[in-house]
Amino acid sequence: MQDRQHPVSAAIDLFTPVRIGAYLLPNRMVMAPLTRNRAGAGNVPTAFNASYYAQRAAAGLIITEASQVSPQGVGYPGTPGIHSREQFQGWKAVTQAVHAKGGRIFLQLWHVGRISHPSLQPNGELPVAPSAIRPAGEAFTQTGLQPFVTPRALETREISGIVDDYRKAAINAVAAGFDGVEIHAANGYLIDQFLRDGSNHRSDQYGGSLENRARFLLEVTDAVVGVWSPNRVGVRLSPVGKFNDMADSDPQRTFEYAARALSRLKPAYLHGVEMDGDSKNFDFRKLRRAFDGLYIANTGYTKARANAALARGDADLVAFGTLFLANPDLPERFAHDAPLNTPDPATFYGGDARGYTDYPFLEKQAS
Ligand code: 8OZ
Repeated sequence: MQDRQHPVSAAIDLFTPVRIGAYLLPNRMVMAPLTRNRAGAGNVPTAFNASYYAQRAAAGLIITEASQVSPQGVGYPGTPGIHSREQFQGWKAVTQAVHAKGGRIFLQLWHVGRISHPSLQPNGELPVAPSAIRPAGEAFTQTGLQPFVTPRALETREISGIVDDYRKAAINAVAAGFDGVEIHAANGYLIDQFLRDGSNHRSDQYGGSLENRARFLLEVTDAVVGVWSPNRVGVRLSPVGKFNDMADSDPQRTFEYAARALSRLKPAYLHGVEMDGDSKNFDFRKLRRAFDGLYIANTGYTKARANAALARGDADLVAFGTLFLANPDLPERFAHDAPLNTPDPATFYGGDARGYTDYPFLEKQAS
């Protein structure tokens, strides 16, 4: 919002400070949420996770990996939660480590919906979803890949309980010392499953019309901003994403509606996943204009592309995923046009310090 008050010639770039909700960020480089599958037993964040995030504290803002709001929200091994006492205590060490290095960190709130498996669910139950539609593909279980199952369609009366899980998770995030939270409404997980008509065939007040499909997103956002105040809350959407077997008959209409409706709840930012799908047929500038707040662009950005998007006013901040994963000091590298470490996909998901906390910093490389 504030950027729009600047003339285009003000030449905003990645190193122009920006106020986002309650915070003044020293730069516009956001560490994107990245699933790393290295939480400890009980899906509890560890000291090892704290070191990883603290290494990346030079980001203007860190958004954590997606974190389950409830045991039912789990869809992968080794992903952290924010529903148990042990989990929020584990996160407390993470937020303290990031703050000690001068950083800011938002927790990403997550429920996977149908992207799970009975072996990951409490009492071996079926995963839940807006509709009993089995996604194509396979779940990552403790014993390897297994075909997705047909989820159980949620009863109307159950939905408020899930909204309440988000509320409680948001309260836990306050206790854990986060600076804010991001609602994960992207990438084919529960909120996105309600939003898009490929996965939502409901006939109650949570399905059918756009207003109904967006209801769950808005109820969750309303609950979370009630805990945090709107200026410490962001929402992530993926209008063109096909990951997790997602589809919508009219993404432009669906997501512009969602952005306009979200604006009424005044979250600080919208975070757009811009690739992994049919980007040519979607106008992200229109999405951005439909939202009355800051816009964080994500997916496939280089320094040059990011600066061009900021200068054009197409984004207010840019989130970097694999680049931050492989370069803990990415802001410094960008500032000096230094060479970048190459991300190693073999160590993205699960494992030990290799490919997690051992990517070298610039100084260390030079010595
Ligand atoms: C990769 C592997 C597992 C989960 C997402 C949380 O796409 C994820 C995720 C990504 O948002």
